[in-house]
Amino acid sequence: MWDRFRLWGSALATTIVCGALAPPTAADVHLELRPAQPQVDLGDTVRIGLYAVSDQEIDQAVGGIDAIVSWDPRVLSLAGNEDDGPYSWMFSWFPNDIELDRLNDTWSDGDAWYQSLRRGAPNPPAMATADGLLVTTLVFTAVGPATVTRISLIPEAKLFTSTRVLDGLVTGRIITGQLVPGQFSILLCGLAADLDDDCDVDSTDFEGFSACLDGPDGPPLEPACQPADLDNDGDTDLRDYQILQVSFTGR
Ligand SMILES: [Ca+2]
Ligand SMILES: [Ca+2]
Ligand SMILES: [Ca+2]
Repeated sequence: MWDRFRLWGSALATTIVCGALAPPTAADVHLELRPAQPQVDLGDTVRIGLYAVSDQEIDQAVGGIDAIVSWDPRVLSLAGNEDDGPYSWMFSWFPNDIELDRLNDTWSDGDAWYQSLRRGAPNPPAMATADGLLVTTLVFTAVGPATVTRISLIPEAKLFTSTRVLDGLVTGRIITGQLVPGQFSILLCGLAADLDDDCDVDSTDFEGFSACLDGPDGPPLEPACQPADLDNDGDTDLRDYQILQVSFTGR
């Protein structure tokens, strides 16, 4: 009986100690990339919001964020970041990592390491909400056309760098949730073969062209068919068709 009492007492003491030492529960924080627009034109500035999203209704304190960003360098060129969110970070930057994984040596390879860090006490930590806290805005230039291009957050790179969210209240606790990519289109506007002027050369343009196809010895072109004279020599023949074929984007 005494042994059993001691056992209960020991279990109770363990529970109390654990209860006293256990850190407060935390929500996981997803990192999401949200493009400002679903489509942009070639040459445009592309703004991608990096959001920290609490996976519960409660707000979650965030101490810092490491994010390895990956994109297609054939269609996007990273210019940097702008801090237009509501929290004033102590750091919000792409650190020099020449002694680490060297992700920021160049951005022309399509990856970079972004980092933010909260201000120390007595300043409050950043708070991730269920709707999402805008951490920073990644700024790119659209340098190539793409039907759909994706910007991703990758979990880890090489030896030292990983994507993670640090708790703002419990030092060292990692509360990373899901990593959500963003995607959008880059339109190529101004092509001669884009007969309906919607920034693509597709089957609709082909149909419009076919209705005007005549040959080198045809009558003078109707005004409506003049845009189909892609080499601008007064006819719509196979040479014009070849230009349309080369320009075909298929969207
Ligand atoms: Ca890189
Ligand atoms: Ca078109
Ligand atoms: Ca022609």
